Amino acid sequence: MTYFPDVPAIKYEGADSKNPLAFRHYNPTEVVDGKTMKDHLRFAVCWWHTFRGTGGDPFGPGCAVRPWETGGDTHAMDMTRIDVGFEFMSKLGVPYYCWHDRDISGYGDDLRETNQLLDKVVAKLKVKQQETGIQLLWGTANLFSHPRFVHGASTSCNADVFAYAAAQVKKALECTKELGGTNYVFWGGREGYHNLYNTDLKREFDHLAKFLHMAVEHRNKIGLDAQFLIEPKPKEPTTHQYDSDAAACMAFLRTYGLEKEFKFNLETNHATLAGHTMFHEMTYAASYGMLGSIDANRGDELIGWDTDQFPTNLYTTTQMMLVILNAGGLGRGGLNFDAKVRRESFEPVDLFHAHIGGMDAFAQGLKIASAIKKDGLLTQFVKERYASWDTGIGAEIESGKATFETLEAYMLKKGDADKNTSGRQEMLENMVNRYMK
Ligand code: XLS
Ligand code: NI
Ligand code: NI
Repeated sequence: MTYFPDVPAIKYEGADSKNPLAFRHYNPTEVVDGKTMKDHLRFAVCWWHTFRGTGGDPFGPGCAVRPWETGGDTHAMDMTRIDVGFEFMSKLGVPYYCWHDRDISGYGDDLRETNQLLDKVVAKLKVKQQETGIQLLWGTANLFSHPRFVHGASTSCNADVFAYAAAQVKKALECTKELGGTNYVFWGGREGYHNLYNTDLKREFDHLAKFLHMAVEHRNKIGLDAQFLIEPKPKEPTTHQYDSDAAACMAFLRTYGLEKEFKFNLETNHATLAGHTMFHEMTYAASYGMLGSIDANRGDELIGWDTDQFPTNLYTTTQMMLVILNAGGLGRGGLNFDAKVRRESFEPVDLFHAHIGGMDAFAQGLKIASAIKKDGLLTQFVKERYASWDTGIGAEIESGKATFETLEAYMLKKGDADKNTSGRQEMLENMVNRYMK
């Protein structure tokens, strides 16, 4: 049985290939900067967009053609979709995947039955993982779709909803363990608010922290060897999402003593919604040793919401790979395509085109970033720009020897600061363009 009869296994054919169902840059075994592309990039397919996306939008229902979606018994469909998913990922040659509990398995009549259905799905996923060698990058719980989460999950005004969410995350952690997942993600969902007239902000933050502490406790209790990741996003669905960007999350984690237990899962479209570039968010996270994993996608420059498009912008992928290379790699994280095909791209083969383009954009970005890193011109420029800190008064300040008094004495004697040098932004942008090929 095949679900994609017209699509062969996707092969690397080199930059000159005109075959749209081939990689032009992603060559998994090719070594770049001392490591294979496969090990650098650690691509993952996400279950929710790729296998559950229908193309629905606020103006019309889904119109995606998915011949295997026959309707009827939802659990039977969940089981069939596993075969679809693993055929797709095998043909694409992607080593990892990610899920929410409710994308892989639907609802039973109550929590107990819902969990029993999930157990059956997880058992089949485990067999498929063993058969194909595809691994779980991360699991997470959907704490935002069901009406019970209308006011949030751990930040709900309803304590019972907090308890339900805790039970759901407990189960999702256990399933992640069963499938050998190496990370577990907490994206805020509806943790945030629309209006402060009805919201006790401080109490909600306290509850969110309590929830995460309990999650850490349970992870340790069951011996789940997974890195916990917070995924920042500033708005959507709520106007003010609590985990708005990496800096806000850092402040939150530190305030509540959680900073050693978490890293970040950064998403390109969330960075831009926050008014940042992904380059900024990743550099910030890497600076504090908090770069965990990536949700790879992009927004639309002209649209103000989370469009979750597939990443194709080489400047962005190059900048991202530059941060990753300089940070020494993604560690146990990966590049998860949290991205969906456009509603107009409704055929199954479009799922392949989308992922091939994203994988190639990162592979090319990796090669470009590696060339930039190897030449060292950017690093050298930055080093020289800060040279005044390496000796003299700069070194005194950095080592903590200086005070306002010694600095005043220094400047009174000197009379004025040394002249500034140019930032040379345009020269550097031109220089980066030389590598863009
Ligand atoms: C939504 C988020 C979501 C997380 C997982 O905007 O990106 O898909 O990655 O809950
Ligand atoms: Ni995401
Ligand atoms: Ni998103």
